[in-house]
Amino acid sequence: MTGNIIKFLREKEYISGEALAQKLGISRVAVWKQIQGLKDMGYEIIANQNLGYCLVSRPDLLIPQEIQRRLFTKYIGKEIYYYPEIKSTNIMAKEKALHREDGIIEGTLIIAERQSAGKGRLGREWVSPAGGIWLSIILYPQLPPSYIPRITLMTAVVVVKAIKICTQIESQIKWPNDILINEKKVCGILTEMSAELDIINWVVVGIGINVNIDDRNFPEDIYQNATSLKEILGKEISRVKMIQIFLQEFEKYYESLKSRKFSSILKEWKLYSHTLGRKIKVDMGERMVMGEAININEEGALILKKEDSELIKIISGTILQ
Ligand code: BT5
Repeated sequence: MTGNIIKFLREKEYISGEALAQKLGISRVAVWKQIQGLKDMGYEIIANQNLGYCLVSRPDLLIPQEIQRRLFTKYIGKEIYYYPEIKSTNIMAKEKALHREDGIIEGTLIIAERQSAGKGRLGREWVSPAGGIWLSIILYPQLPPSYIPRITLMTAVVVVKAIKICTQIESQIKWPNDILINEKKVCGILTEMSAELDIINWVVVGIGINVNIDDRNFPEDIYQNATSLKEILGKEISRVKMIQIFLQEFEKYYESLKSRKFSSILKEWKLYSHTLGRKIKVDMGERMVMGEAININEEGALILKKEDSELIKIISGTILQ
């Protein structure tokens, strides 16, 4: 309903309460209530006694109708669950992903303005104040579980592209899931899944991008290593536009991945790599390894060359330096 009223307000400069009531099939009082609701959400609407209502400005909120209005995708983002605040979009997405038979479709998004318990990998925290893009995408790919690292790599490429298209800023990928600008983290990706031996039941790809955030809003412990697009550009950008571009690119790349065309994605990943060619230390959970990052293979694994020239294949880990 709110989506429809916004649509009609957009069509003309002014529209009377009566015309809105007729179009929506509701009373004028109900229209007035809806307008108040929109104002509470941050829409600036003026009411002229003779001419009716006029939409002056929209809030920079990630309201589904705003995202879907010019979203040119086939299925990514066709269903959106939106929350002003939520613990974690990944947690919510995982709960929903279980209910495919109840109508949850591939490409469903969970979006929040803020997360009170945003998740990083391995139980780490993801700081998620207002102004960022915190979203999760539910996927049901018919791919083997070994494709999961490739989905993360693909998502990183898509984030780099979306940042470039929206801001002209070049960013880099730190294997496996960090996007950096000037050596500082601007985005993190958290891919979670449920799988059986050879099939994936569901995948949730969580993306956190620091967009319109002042870096003084970051807690001290991450302040040194985090940045935001606003900090770099010196101005805010439209998060709605950024999400639209991200989702459109995501669908394109995901389609390629589903047709098992990973080579070209990997090639692009390597172009944006911050990791390859560096001497690094990787925390693999059960042990640490040091060496030179010499390649990312077709499975999305990092190939490290140790000082004694032994090659190590790392499917998952955290680069410490
Ligand atoms: C990640 O983990 O980078 C994955 C982050 C995924 C966040 C998204 S937001 C939408 C969706 N819903 C969720 O609940 N999560 C996903 P990891 O590689 O473990 O990095 C976590 C580390 O990054 C933390 O330990 C901090 O040091 C740092 N960090 C936390 N918040 C940050 C932020 N906003 N910007 C930059 N760095 C941050």
